[in-house]
Amino acid sequence: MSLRSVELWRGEIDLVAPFRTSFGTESSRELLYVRAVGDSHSGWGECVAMVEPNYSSEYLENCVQVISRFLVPLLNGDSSADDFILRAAPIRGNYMSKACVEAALLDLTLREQNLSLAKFLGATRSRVASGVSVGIQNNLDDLVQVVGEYIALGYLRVKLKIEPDLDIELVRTIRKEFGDDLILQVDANAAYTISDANHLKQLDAFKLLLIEQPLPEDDLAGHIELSRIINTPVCLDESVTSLDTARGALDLKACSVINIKPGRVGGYLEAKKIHDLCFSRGVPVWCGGMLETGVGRAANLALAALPGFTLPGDISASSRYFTKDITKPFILEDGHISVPNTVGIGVEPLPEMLEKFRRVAVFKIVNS
Ligand code: OSB
Ligand code: MG
Repeated sequence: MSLRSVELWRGEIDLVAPFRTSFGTESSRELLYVRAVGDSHSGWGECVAMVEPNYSSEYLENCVQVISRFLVPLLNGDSSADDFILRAAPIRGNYMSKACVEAALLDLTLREQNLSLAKFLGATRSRVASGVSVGIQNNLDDLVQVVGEYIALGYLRVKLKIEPDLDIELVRTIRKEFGDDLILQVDANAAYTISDANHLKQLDAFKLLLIEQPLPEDDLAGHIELSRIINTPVCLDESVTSLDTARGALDLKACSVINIKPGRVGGYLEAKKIHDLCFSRGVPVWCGGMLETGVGRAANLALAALPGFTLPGDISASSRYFTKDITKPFILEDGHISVPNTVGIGVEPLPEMLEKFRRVAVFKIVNS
């Protein structure tokens, strides 16, 4: 390992269509990348934080601060991803900032070692089943049309974003239109409270694969109670921020499925630990997404190729998000996306895309 400098890059790209969830609407993706520069290679990490602290308490501007003031100063010329994670342990929370620095270090180190991230993590598949996350639409007709288009493209499962008053009817309509064979799940992004348990129980009629994060992230007791009341499997997203919270949620039966997002749990190393725990217990997991560009998507594909990822994830093709991705585009073939298998994350930002971005900071790394 030969880390010489760390750069922060920022940019923005438009989404092909606005993405509405229970916490807000995004029409473009503001981007932050960390580039770890070595002697003969460099590695890239994408920060998954959004502009506003609505999905979780983290947000992009704060990540810039945390990375610059607290994380980069922990690095020296020999820092590996595991060293970094150990040194960063005293810094509480800030999972997305840590994950982004870790990802850049991993990409750099693995390129130096001529090893792919997929191989390093223990991938057993060369392609990954692809699902699509469908935002809340203006009306049911639009929803039917959008879902129909994704199914026609070959997506293997559909996830509908729901919120109070836009839930039961919406699921009923999609089931009626596309039949019982469609693999269908819903994501509430914490929009309900435990007092909605009987309302949510109506979803049991529609044979959903799961309901993702129905209640606020810190309401573990609520998720335990809800899991007892409804038959639809409860899957946690926002609530799972580490191996420990994953183990706690499973032990207490707050959920029976976990959505693993490396950014949300502080990195790929922690994500792999959560996978390993779930795999050993036979708990199904799937890889979530945060509207990443190709840099983050490439690394997520490597993770999603591990054997415990038995459910299709939210890793869709580049064209589902952007007209032009910042890397070579990931394409959907037969409902699957290929896992990069060259070196590191296997892709890098295209020069013509980087030209539109700004390098906002360069930190020289001193050996110590
Ligand atoms: O809750 O899974 C979520 C996007 C941004 C923030 C949170 C979520 C999502 C998605 C989209 O559902 C997943 C994707 O396709 O990247
Ligand atoms: Mg979610």
